Amino acid sequence: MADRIWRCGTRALLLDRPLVMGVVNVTPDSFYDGGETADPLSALARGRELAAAGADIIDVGGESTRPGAAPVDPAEEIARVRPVISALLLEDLCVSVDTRHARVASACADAGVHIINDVAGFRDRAMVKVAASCDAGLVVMHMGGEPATMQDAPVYDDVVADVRDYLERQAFRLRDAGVARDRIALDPGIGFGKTLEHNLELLRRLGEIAALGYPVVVGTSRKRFIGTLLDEPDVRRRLWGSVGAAVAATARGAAVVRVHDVGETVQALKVAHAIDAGEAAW
Ligand code: HH2
Repeated sequence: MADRIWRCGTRALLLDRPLVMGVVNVTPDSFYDGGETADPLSALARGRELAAAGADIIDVGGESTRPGAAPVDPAEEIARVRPVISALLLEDLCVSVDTRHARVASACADAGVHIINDVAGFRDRAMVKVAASCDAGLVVMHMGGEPATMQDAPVYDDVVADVRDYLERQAFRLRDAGVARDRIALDPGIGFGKTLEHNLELLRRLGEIAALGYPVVVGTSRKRFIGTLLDEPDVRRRLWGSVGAAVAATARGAAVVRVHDVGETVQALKVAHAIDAGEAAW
């Protein structure tokens, strides 16, 4: 991974160690932290806290995409996220917007956001247009179906090949529209239209997705598959399972992990990375 760079607007993120993306949900209903940071001031405070704990990127979202979640009107989503993003940018942090709506992405790109993280994988043509008209980094995530129904009965021939081929196609689509290759990152979308076995297979064979040559982003934090593995229905009690998943993902080629618990994850990754590098190289 040495010398690789992910171009994200005014930032060039060096991928010589795993990067940590901290989650700030400005929502009343996110599956883990819904309601905790639904007002802009507490969201801003959370963003600062995650940066102080070692987050390389702060990912701000205004719509829950948990299975069965109701869609949010883009105007409402902009009202939730843009003030928080603008304030975090003023503090010179690297900021990402988690949205699948072109109007939201465009408003945040105008505000100078560094990354557009689209859980719908830029399948909306309007999203591709926004991507082509700005210089933000892009996270292309695979989602099987729509949040309302995606967990009903997900079926794949070979989940890893299907997800990899989809992500590669979407990346080509972006490049066809004029997006530079080094702005694009790919994400297999753990928990988005996948069974436990699908999630495990995607993580186990993550190297096949990393082999496409784009940085790979992975979000496993506190998700249901961790609860299933641990027989732990309470999302508040999945911290250590989540840290384990982040370490396993980076060992298999994830360049970026998207997490709620930044300090704990950074601590684990620092040690795992030092072992790989043979020195304290964070
Ligand atoms: N997972 C969630 C949201 N956004 N983005 C990427 N790139 N990868 C992910 O795995 C991913 C994501 C779901 O987590 P969270 O934001 O905490 O929950 P909710 O969608 O309920 O707000």
